[in-house]
Amino acid sequence: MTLPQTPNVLILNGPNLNMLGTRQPEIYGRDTLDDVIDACTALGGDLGLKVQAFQSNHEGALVDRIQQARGEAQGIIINAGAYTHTSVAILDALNIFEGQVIEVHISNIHKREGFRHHSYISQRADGIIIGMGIAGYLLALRRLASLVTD
Ligand code: CA2
Repeated sequence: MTLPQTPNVLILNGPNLNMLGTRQPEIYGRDTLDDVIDACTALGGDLGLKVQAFQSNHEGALVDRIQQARGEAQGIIINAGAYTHTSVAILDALNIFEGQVIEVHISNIHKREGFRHHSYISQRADGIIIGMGIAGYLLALRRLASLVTD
C-alpha cells in the first residue's frame, strides 16, 4: 500500500478518557479530551503531521482501530487507560503495527496503586511519557515527528 506524503499519526484513548475535564481534576486536569485533540491537531499541523484521533471504552474497538492503522499511520500515541494494565489483546495488536508507538499516561502511574505499575503496552512502546499531564500528548507528538520525518 502507498503511504501518504504527510505522515499520519493516530492518537488512541481508552476507557473513561472521554470523561477528561469533568471529574478528578486533581489527577487528570481540567482540559477535556476535545481540548487535547484540538491542541494535538494544531501542533501536528506545525510539525507537518496529520493527526487522527479515536477514543473507545471497548477493548475490541481499540484493537480494530489499531489493525486499521496498519499501512495508514506512521505512528500511534496511545493512552489505553485501564486496559494498559490488563490487555494482552491491545499489546498483540500493537505488535502487528509496523510504525512507531508512544505510550502516554497523564498521571504518574508509579505513584499510584500497585495494580497501575505494570503496563502491557510498555513491552511494545518505542517511548513512554508518564505523569506530565496532558502535555504528555504534545511531547509524544514532537517525539513522533522526529521519528517519522527523519
Ligand atoms: O494516567 C493515565 O493517563 C491513565 O492511563 C488513566 C486511566 C487509568 O486507569 C490509568 O491507570 C492511568 C484512567 C482514565 C480515566 O480518566 C478519567 C478522566 C476524568 C475523569 C475520570 C476518569
